[in-house]
Formats: sequence, C-alpha cells, structure tokens
Amino acid sequence: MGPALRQQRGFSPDDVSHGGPLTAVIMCRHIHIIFAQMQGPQMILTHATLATMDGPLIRDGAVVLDGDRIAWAGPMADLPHRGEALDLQGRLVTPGLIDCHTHLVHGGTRAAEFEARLNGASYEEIARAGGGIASTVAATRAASEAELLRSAQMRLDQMRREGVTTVEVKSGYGLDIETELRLLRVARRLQGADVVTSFLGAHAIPPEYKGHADAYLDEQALPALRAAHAAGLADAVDGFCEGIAFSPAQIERVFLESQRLGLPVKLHAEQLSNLHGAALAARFGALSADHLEYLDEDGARAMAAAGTVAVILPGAFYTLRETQLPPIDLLRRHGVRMAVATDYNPGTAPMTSLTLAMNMACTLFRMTVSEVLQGVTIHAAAALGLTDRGRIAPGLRADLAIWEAADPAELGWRIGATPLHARIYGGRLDA
Ligand code: DI6
Ligand code: FE
Repeated sequence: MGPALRQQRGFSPDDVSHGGPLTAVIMCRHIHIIFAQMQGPQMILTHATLATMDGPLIRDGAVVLDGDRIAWAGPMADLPHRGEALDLQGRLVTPGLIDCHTHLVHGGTRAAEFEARLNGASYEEIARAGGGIASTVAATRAASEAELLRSAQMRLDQMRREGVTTVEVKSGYGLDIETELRLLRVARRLQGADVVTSFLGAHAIPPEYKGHADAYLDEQALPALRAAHAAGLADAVDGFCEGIAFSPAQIERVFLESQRLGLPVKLHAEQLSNLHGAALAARFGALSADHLEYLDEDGARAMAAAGTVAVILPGAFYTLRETQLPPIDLLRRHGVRMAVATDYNPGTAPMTSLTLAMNMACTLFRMTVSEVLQGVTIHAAAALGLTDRGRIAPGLRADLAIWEAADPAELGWRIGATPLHARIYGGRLDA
C-alpha cells in the first residue's frame, strides 16, 4: 500500500451538525435510499479521478463504500457524507478489472512448443501432430488437485496484482469426466477474486478419441457437463469451433444440452478460419463470441441482434503471429460491445497481464483507450452476464482498482509494468 493510502481523517464526524445517516437524507435527496440502507462499515475515497464507466471522467471525485457495496460516487463537491476518508491525491480509480476469458487451471508448461514454433512449426501442425493442447491435457490429467490449485492460484495472484477482481476460468484441459470436474473444483477454490466458471469440455478431441469427436461428446464431454451442472460447478458453457477442434454441428449439440440445463453459452469462434461459429452462438443467445479474427458481416450482424459481446484476445493473435486482424471497425459499425481479455492459456497466450492485453488491443488492433477500458470493465461484465460490477455506481460490488496514474491512457500505455496502487475487493483494501 502506498503512503497516500494510510487512513486519514478527512472529515470529522463532529462536523455533522445533525448527526447520523439521516442527515444525508435531508441534505441530499438523490442518495437517501442508499444511505438509509447503510449497514456495513464505511470507507470514503476522496480526491480521486473517477472512471465510473457511466459518463465522463470525474476529476475531483469521491466514492463511498458501505461494506461490500458501493454506496455513492460523484464529485467531491456533492459528497454527502462524513467519515473516515482515504485521500487519493488525484489517483485514477476504475472498477476492479474483469478478465472474462482465461484457461487458468492446467498442468505443465508449453515452453518446448514455444521453441518448436521458433524453429518454424505452426500451431496447427503441432496440434495435428498430437502436441499443443494434447500435451497440456496429459500434464493436467497427471496433476493432483492440490498441484493444479497451487499453480492456478499463483497465476491468479499475478492477475490480482494488476487490479483484477473478477476472472472467468474455463475447464478444457481434462477432456474426461473426472479431470474436467477436477478443474472446475479447483476454479471454485481459487481465492482473492470472484471466479466465474465455464465448462469447456468441447475444447479439443483427446488422443484416445482421435477421429471420433461425436463419441467423445457422447461419452465424456456431455456427461461431464451434466455432472458439472448437477454439482453447481459450471456457470456457463464454452466450446472451440474450429477445423482442429469441433464442427458447428458438434458445437450445436453441446449448446442444445446447455440450453436444456439452463446454462448460458459462449464460443471460441472464427479464430483461425470462418466456420460461422459466431452466428451459431448468437442463435443460442450466447453471452459472448471470442477471438473473431475471421468474423464476417453476417456474423457481426447476428451478434449485434443477439446482444452477444465480442471478446477480443490480442495475446493469442500476438503469440501465433497472426496477420488476420479482428474486424474491429465492423464490430463498431454494428454496435457490438467489445470486451478485452488475456485468454491466459499455456499454448497461445501464456500471459496473465490484462493491462498488457489492453496495450496490445490498442497497438495491434487500433482500439481506443476508452474501448479497451470498457473492454475490461463494463463490457467484460456483460460478457459474463453480470450486472452487479464493471461500473462505479451505487448498489454495485465494492470492487475497485486504484492506479498510480491520472488518466486511463496510462493503463495501456506502459509495457511490462502495471501502475496498480491498490485494489479494493469486496470492500476490503489490499495492495
Ligand atoms: N483457443 C486458443 O487460443 C486456446 N484454446 C482455444 O480454444 C489454445 C489452447 C492451447 O493451445 O492450449
Ligand atoms: Fe481461449
């Protein structure tokens, strides 16, 4: 924690001439409901630069937290409350960052494949030769739940140090019933950020089912999905629709089962080729379609109509040295909301830095500062179907990131260092 965050008594409770929360009711009618309901311990952040995601930056702003909720946010001049204050001395405050696409839980590394690619092998060649995802599957199956938890927690801790307070975590490196469930159990045990799980049994065809994708779905992925749902381990269902993975018809089978179980869906779509996966996902009201380098106009139109969020993943684009840019202009033109995520995975995005993903989305894809900030807050929340976070507004979760920065452009500007000053998660301050 930086020195400026030492608790300071900015306002004395003695200054409040009428005493207690009811004073706020009388002085400031637009916040009366919130203050009347205040129960938990309160924290006031003062002299902050606020990116609420609901309007322009507020230069001399304040936020009032009540337990694990935001009670009030606005200009200092309107601050209705008195109490313990943290003077942020102009620092930028954003919603806690949301990484809405990660494959955080797995065994092993892929450093050897990294070297093979340096020697000229392509990602698809390695995958077709039984390396790639399959090698991570072997390492994951061999790892104990404790080992998987330890390594995933380490990666999550790296994300937390960059202001992440919510992270989506997929299964997909088990590819059998038992291991897929183990990965989701590990995801549920992660500490220090809110975890949203996605079942990704349709990630790859495991070696023992090579050439028999439908049998794999029937015998492993779909039973694992039902078991995960029954155990409350899956918040959503994902798939990989690609030549080296599952066809649209196979993904549709997974989506039909998800629909039957009442689980929302999302899809890795149009990453390496255009199989019209985004339109398929949109037809199922998908929360998001992710990657999208090869998305066409029909796909963008379908996503816009369904409210499906486009999750932009520059880390995989960078690692694979892709040249096909995701059609950012097309998404803009059709009004498709864009999120930005790390896609942390050991193969195509061994990257836990969400601020680096923001930098890459700006530099490689020409997204604007405002777009990438929305992409890791409000639109990332939408990609997870969450409405209780991603903005700084009364009633939302008290998840905030405080930055050693005065302007949002500084978050994506720096490379290899993240200017996090402190993080507030569930109303509690950590550094
Ligand atoms: N798309 C990707 O980029 C990752 N998974 C996916 O569906 C790659 C996963 C890996 O190579 O391990
Ligand atoms: Fe992914």
